[in-house]
Amino acid sequence: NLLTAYRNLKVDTPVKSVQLISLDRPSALNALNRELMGELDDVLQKTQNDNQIKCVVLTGSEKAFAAGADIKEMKDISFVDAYKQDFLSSWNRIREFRKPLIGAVSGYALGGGFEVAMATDILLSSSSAKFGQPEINLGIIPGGGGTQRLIRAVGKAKAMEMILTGRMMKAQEAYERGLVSQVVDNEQLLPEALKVGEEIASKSAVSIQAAKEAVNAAYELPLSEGLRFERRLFHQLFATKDQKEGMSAFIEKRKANFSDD
Ligand code: CO8
Repeated sequence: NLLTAYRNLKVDTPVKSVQLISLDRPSALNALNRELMGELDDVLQKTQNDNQIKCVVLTGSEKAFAAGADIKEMKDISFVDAYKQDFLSSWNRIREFRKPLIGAVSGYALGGGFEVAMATDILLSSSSAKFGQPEINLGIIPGGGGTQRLIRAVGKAKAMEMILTGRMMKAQEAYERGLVSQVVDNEQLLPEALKVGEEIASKSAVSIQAAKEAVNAAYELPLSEGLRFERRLFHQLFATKDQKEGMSAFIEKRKANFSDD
């Protein structure tokens, strides 16, 4: 049941087929502690298997998307503990979620919060958003992909500047550098993110999943392998009912009625 009571998340379906997950730990600016990340993992797994949901919007509060991993929880951890438990490795599971994940950031997206935002597929931001990797101020470095994903998004010089100085980047700059797809006013953030979600949800679930898989492969594979992977997925889609429906609808000048099959 998706309405499981979570202590650090609110889960809702405000628009048909689009699930809204709101990080809700206001006392710590949505700092990502173990409990919260466990709940996020749980809800994403359930959503993965819920055929009614085709797309997810992940947001925080107006003041903070998330101010990073929970520093109070991390402070006393030892190297051996971190190493033996492979500390925070479970965060990678966000990348295993196969439906489109839209991030909607207002306020602070820092450290692990920024890394979670960068792990979403489409990132929208309100004009108040501030992105940063302040780990250097704590005597550590980013550990959730910050040094790897940020450089791909904004290039080496800017990524180095942010990671070495801890300086934050504002919404407009994040937009100009292609990190976020849109900057909107605070009150427009959720409506706009849900609108994007609704538009995606009107397509075939099979082609949505294939499109996400193919785009993400571009980050992992050399070009020749990426092109081959894309073509294989492209060919496979001709085995779906939705391909026949989509093309028939075009020719018959009507709206496609996808069955996600
Ligand atoms: N962890 C724990 N508590 C936090 C965190 C945090 N990251 N951020 C804020 N809080 C708490 C504060 O301690 C405070 O609690 P209390 O009222 O009990 O003192 C409450 O939230 C409100 O915060 P502030 O009073 O500081 O609010 P301000 O508006 O003054 O400042 C800031 C907002 C600038 C966002 C400030 O809170 C801040 O600098 N926070 C820390 C940001 C940071 O350093 N983040 C990086 C953390 S390290 C990390 O994320 C490593 C990720 C590794 C991921 C690995 C994945 C595999």
